[in-house]
Amino acid sequence: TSVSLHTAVTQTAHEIETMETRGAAPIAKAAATALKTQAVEPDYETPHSFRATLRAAGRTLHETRPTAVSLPNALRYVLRRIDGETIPEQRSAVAASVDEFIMHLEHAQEDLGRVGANRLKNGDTVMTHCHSTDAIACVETAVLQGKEITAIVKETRPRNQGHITARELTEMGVDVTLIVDSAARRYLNTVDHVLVGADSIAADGSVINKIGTSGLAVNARDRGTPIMVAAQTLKLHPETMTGHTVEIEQRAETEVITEGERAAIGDPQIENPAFDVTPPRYVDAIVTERGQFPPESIVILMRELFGDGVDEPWVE
Ligand code: RUB
Repeated sequence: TSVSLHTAVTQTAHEIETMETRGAAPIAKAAATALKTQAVEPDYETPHSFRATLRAAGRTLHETRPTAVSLPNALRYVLRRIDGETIPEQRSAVAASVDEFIMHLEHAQEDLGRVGANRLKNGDTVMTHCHSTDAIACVETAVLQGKEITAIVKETRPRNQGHITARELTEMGVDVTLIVDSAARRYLNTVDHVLVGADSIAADGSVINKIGTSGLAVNARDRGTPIMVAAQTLKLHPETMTGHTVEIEQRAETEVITEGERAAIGDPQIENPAFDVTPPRYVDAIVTERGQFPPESIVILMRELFGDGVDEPWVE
């Protein structure tokens, strides 16, 4: 009984899948916005078909990328709030909850930035991996406070999201040096903080982030460099409280090497996992909008925010 999906939903799902929209927080915002468009635009015949269509939109968005928990957390936030007996009531409930969700998200990033900036002193150097809007918010706040910050930016193969970080940090007046990923350890003794984001945080305090984060954290620990993870509470993965593990996305082989280059070197097998897991013992602090936490105590915040159970409101 569901109405066909609005192009805003299929287009957003496509953009998330192809990574035109990427980073955990931007994905959550785009998905919520798509649900709002789906709620507002087409004609629905019954309140039942309204709910069914919104759930179907949720499923389409949910299927795009498996690792960033901000996506199901965003869908859950909106789909749980389809209140009302009539279509206009339901419609405005969805629109209001999407606006509220996005407002929370933006405030959360600002608040998190202030907490993270407290860790950064004038003259500090940070090493970054990938591109995280939460991590950037910490540096931006520090810079706005008048602190001089230097950054060593890892390019982050295979997709080089480090280039986005380099551009954004340069624009805010940070002195940026770009390095290849394998040069990271050599620069760690000149660095005051490793600063990364997260796609998901598990109940035991493990951090799931762009592939290479765990190796960087182990090297940083060996060098005595503190590792800070900037992650809004939207990144907390509630299913891990009940024993589920976080799925690691495998991406296309062609991101690693072109077909021609591959053939020329004897056609080896290619693996391209997009994320990895950094155990809590390699993380010094998780910086959230609710303050800074040692990874081992993040589960307390998780229970407070999610209770014991999580539903999947996009499932039929
Ligand atoms: C992005 C990545 C980022 C987190 C956090 O991976 O690993 O560190 O998503 O980003 P991809 P944010 O490029 O594969 O999406 O802080 O912006 O949510």
